[in-house]
Order: sequence, then C-alpha cells, then structure tokens
Amino acid sequence: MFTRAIVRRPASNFADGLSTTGLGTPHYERALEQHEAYCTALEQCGLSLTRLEPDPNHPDSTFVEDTAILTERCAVLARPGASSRAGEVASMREVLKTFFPPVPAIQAPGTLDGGDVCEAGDHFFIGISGRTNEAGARQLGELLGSFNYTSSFVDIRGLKGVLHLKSGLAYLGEGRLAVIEALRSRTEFRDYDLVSVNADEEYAANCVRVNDRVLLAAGYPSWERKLRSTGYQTIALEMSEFRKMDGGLSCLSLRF
Ligand code: CIR
Repeated sequence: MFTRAIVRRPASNFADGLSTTGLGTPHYERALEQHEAYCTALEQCGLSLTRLEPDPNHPDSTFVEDTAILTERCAVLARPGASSRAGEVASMREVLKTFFPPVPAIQAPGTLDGGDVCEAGDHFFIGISGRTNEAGARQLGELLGSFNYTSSFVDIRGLKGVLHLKSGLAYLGEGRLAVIEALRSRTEFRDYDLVSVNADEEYAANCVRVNDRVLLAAGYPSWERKLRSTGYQTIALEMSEFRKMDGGLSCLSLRF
C-alpha cells in the first residue's frame, strides 16, 4: 500500500527540458491542467501529496521519479545521467530527510535515473540505459541488497526510442508485468506473468499500479481494455504535454 507521493508542478520553462520525440513544444497551461488531474488521481487512490514548488533552474524537474528510489525499507538518491538534471537531487535530498532515515546516494562514476528502476515486490529490475550506467546499477543493487531486496539488470541500450526501463515495463502487482514487445522475450522476466502492450500503444506501457487502481495514459484504448479485462480498475490521464518531453506517467511522482 502506498500512502504518500511527492510531486512537483512543471515550471514555466518546462519546454526547455530534454526531448527527443519531435512531437512539438508542450503547451504550458495544458501541462499544468494535466499535472493537476494527475495529482487528483493520486489523491483519489488514497495518497497524501507533498507538492514541491516549480524549479525553473531545472526544466525537467517535474519528472521527480528520476531523482530517487523509494521503497518500504529505504530510500536512495539517484544520480541522473543527463548533466542538466544533476542539480535536481539536492532539493530532493532535503525533502526525503523528513520521511526517511539518512538517505544514501549513488556516487560517481555511477549514474542512475529513477525511471530505470522497476520495483516488483522484493525484487528490483534495474535498467542499464543511456542514462544509467553499470556502475550506478551495481551501486543500487548493493544498496538494495543490504535491505534484503534482490535485483537484476536489464540492458536496454539497444532499444531505440526507449529512454528508461520503465518506458517499456511496469509492475502491476501479483507477479504480473506490463511489457512492450521488445522486452517480452527477455529471460529476466521469465518468472512473471507478462501482459503485452500492443506496438501502436507502447507509450502506455508506462502505467502505475497505485493501491487498487492502475493509472494509465489516456488515448490507448486497447491497453486500457486489456487492463480492465485482467481485473484492474483504471484511471486514464491525459499525458500529451509530458509525452512531448519524453515523460511517462510514472515519472511525475515518487510514491511510497
Ligand atoms: C528527460 O529527458 O530526462 C526528461 N525530459 C524526461 C524524463 C522522463 N522520466 C521518466 O520517464 N522516468
């Protein structure tokens, strides 16, 4: 059960963040509305929110998930692989102090984005990507191991258009993973029940199980139908403006 989440409203220069999508400039007012609806959905799932002030020094800072890994037993500060995002960690360190005992951090030369870390019960899949390197993944694996969690690495460097592991993978609970086609045959996931996201709806693979609901991006009807027929109650959220900045639904919050 999650009881809390940390979110940060996009700053007015949100459009200056990193993007590879070629989907155009995000509309700021619309992004604010979408962010607000996202926050309301988390509250509907029973979470109380810590809302951080927008940070114009870091246009990507609304994607709070990349700055830390929060678990039931510990928190770890990430070390984002994009230099423009490195400074986002300092303010998160302060926030986490209120909720967790001393928070260890990934150290150089390691880099790690929270979006590459997929919790699946007591096991963590750690993506090695353009943002998370092997040193960062190894450090996180060791830290998690000291709290009796297991972990394994999933190399996604060869997957075009997949920024983070969780861009193509989500844990739905009950031993079930949502996966994009390119990850389906990976042996790392052989012990899980896999639910595939259709090729034309891959963006929606980045969904989030929050207590008894699954939050997913709006506009992906096959995926929503599949989730519902598997037995989940869904909440579909408009994500168009975040998608333009390579942001998935999970990256807008840190849940714990
Ligand atoms: C970035 O490129 O870092 C941001 N524009 C998007 C980060 C999205 N984060 C995530 O999917 N976990």
